[in-house]
Amino acid sequence: MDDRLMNRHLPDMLAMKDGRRVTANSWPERRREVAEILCNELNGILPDVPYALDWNVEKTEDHFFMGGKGCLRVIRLTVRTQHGEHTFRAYLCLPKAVNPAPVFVMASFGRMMPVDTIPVEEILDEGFGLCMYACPEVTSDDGDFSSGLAGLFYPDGERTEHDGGKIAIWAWAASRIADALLTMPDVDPGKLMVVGHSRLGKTALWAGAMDTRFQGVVSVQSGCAGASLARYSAGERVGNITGNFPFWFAKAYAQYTDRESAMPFDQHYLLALIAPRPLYVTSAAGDLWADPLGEYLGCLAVSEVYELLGKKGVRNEDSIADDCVLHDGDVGYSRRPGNHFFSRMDWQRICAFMREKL
Ligand code: GTR
Repeated sequence: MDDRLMNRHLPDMLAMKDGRRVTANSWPERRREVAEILCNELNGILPDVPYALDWNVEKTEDHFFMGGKGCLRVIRLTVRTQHGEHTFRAYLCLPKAVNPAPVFVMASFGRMMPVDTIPVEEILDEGFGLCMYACPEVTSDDGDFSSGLAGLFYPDGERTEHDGGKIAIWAWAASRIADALLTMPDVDPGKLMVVGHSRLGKTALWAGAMDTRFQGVVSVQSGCAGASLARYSAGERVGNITGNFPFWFAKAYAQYTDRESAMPFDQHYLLALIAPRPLYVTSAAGDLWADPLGEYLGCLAVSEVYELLGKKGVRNEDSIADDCVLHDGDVGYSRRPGNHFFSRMDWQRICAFMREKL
């Protein structure tokens, strides 16, 4: 094992709870154990509330969207449970030149379709579709568990130790969007992906971990509780994130404040739930809070699972330049100069990687 991983004293992902060594054949069994650990200790489990999903296309723009190169569909999704109903929208942008199209599902921060910060035209030109939804429309980014979809899971607005937090709810919404997209003939079901930046990068990883219909998963500067290893992190630590944003996670996660070494997992467990599907992790060199080295080492640590499953891990590099692209494996990694931001350069690299791997 690489010294940098040895020195972090990571828990062994390839040992079953009962001590047996994991093989390719027994990986599905180990995968269930890993998922259970992360459900209990990191993002939490959503209560099993029976629901019905309805969706319809509220608006279609077929002729003029992006100068006629693409089409836009505004989809209204309504979730109904015994506790009430909640509606949120998804904005599907599809390229006309590729049909069926590979599509990225992406949660965004704002309430509107963020065409001002997301290079939609370039993404369509690359031959990809993009389906954005606004996380505040799903449920507010705060401790209010009666807001939006959260209120359907927690009718009294309260949750217990291992109940799912806001990341689990935003990720669940991505899966409901997948339900709708996978009925559309112009969406390629073998090339549905999930992507997100920062807290929504953590969300994308969780969506991909919980829902294997996402064939490719992309984390952009997801950092702590995302792709970055928690043990010996040089950036944000469990205590910082659970102090500021306790509502993103299961309450249980906060018990690891200043006790990362006691965690029965590290973030490579989260990445392992995505194996053997293509996984892409990208960092910004100046985004020290997200710990770019920890993100790369997360990729290196998960590579043993990809290799066990007959895939290729990330390339092992002694040092990572500020501008660096490692696309040879099924776990891809890149780093670009600059700060915490979902840049056009990130999109170019993501598209190049997914085009090659899917
Ligand atoms: C920060 C948080 C990070 C990251 C970021 C974001 O304040 O500490 O983990 O998620 O917010 O989502 O913008």
